[in-house]
Amino acid sequence: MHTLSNIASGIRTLFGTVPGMNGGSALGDNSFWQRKMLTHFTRMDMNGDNFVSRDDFKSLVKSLANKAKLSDQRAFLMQRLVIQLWEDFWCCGEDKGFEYKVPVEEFLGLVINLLKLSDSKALLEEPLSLLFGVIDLDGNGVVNIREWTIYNEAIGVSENDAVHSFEVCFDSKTEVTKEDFIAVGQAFFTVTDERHTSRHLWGPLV
Ligand SMILES: [Ca+2]
Ligand SMILES: [Ca+2]
Repeated sequence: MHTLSNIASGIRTLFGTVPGMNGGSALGDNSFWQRKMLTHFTRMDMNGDNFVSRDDFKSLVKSLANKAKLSDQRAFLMQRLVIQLWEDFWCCGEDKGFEYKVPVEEFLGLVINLLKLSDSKALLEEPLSLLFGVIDLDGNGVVNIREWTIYNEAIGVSENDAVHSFEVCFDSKTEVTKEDFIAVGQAFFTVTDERHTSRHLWGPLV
């Protein structure tokens, strides 16, 4: 099991500290921000082996296809989205091979490095847009509470927690657009204020 303190020391060793958005403090030293990243990582680690791999993404689509009774065609399209998400974002566009597994320290380093870049918010748009395409199960361009709940249950978040995150993150809207989702997703990855509602995006923090 990962603990925040050993992840933090691993990140400092690997990547040094990063000027953050919170009065110049470092993200690598910000335990709230680390908890958020660890939460996202944990939700993507479908088989719970403490790594995120291509198999986790394939399992995610399989689970969604079963829960939402998706057509083969829709499941195939979603498979393409998650593979793109895996290759472009989690592997930074490098061919690391089918068996590659991302440990949590590497994931946090990846996000820290991305946030150092001046166009980091724009760079976060692509993976968030791909993820939205997976959550939008019927592909109609908006996510409703049913789709949100099915997705959350697939990643291990309860129905109650999913209903809560949908309400607080998206201002009690009944349908969430890609733009809404990207804005909250960008806040999840960048904001260090613990009061910001985007903290709930992937369910309760681990
Ligand atoms: Ca895994
Ligand atoms: Ca939809």
